[in-house]
Amino acid sequence: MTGPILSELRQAKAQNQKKFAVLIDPDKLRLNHMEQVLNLASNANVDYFFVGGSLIVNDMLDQCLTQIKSLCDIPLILFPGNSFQLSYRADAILFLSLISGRNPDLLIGKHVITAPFLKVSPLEIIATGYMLIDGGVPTTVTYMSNTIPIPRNKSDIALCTAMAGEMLGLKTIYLDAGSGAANPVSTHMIEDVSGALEIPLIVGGGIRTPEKAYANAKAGANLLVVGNAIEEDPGLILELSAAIHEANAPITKLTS
Ligand code: 1GP
Repeated sequence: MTGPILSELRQAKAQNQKKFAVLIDPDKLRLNHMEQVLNLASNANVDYFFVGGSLIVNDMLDQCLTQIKSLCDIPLILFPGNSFQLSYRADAILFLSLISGRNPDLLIGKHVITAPFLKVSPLEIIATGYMLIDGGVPTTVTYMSNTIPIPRNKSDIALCTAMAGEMLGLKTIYLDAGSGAANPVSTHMIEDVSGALEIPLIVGGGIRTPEKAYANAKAGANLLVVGNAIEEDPGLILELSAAIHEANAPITKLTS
């Protein structure tokens, strides 16, 4: 069964509309800072919150989700760094299979353990092919997953990996240069991968400017994810959201 968030992403892709997700890592965001981020996100028409991190513990996750729910109605999507980061307080979960790596635990092992919990949960489960792309610095997720990211100039490997993920029945593909990446995923790679996919493409990691967010959206990303840059400067939410949604605008021909 397709849930409302995946339906919305599919519709957005079909209509070339772009979506923006703010990543909240409960470990990093102080609670007083959180209110500022939530207010800005509501005002800027942010589409989703991704909530997760590589190391967070469950009680902080629940506390964070409860606080967000009490202050705004932007949908909450779990972006779990490990199989303990599960909570019924979110709306959906990215059920991530790390298809860029060759760690069987992160391809299928953890999924077997969490499947019974998810089967009875109210969460919308979005099967996602998660692909780490080399972002120029060792990131937490690369270390924690014990996998090698795809080299950033190897679009052909990314393309074939994403195609295989789609053929295996995954519902979205997430190209991630990793949180705090020095080099975000290139527009060249986004163009190559998005051009071959019928499922929605999520892109994140190291996006720090509205210009890069806009370029990624134009290159074919359907959902842009930003975390670190917003933790450092929450005011960026307004500019990033405007840039990403600006990429929705139809191209009008100038007549001379
Ligand atoms: C990381 O894609 C997300 O998994 C967001 O990355 O924190 O670098 O924006 P940043």
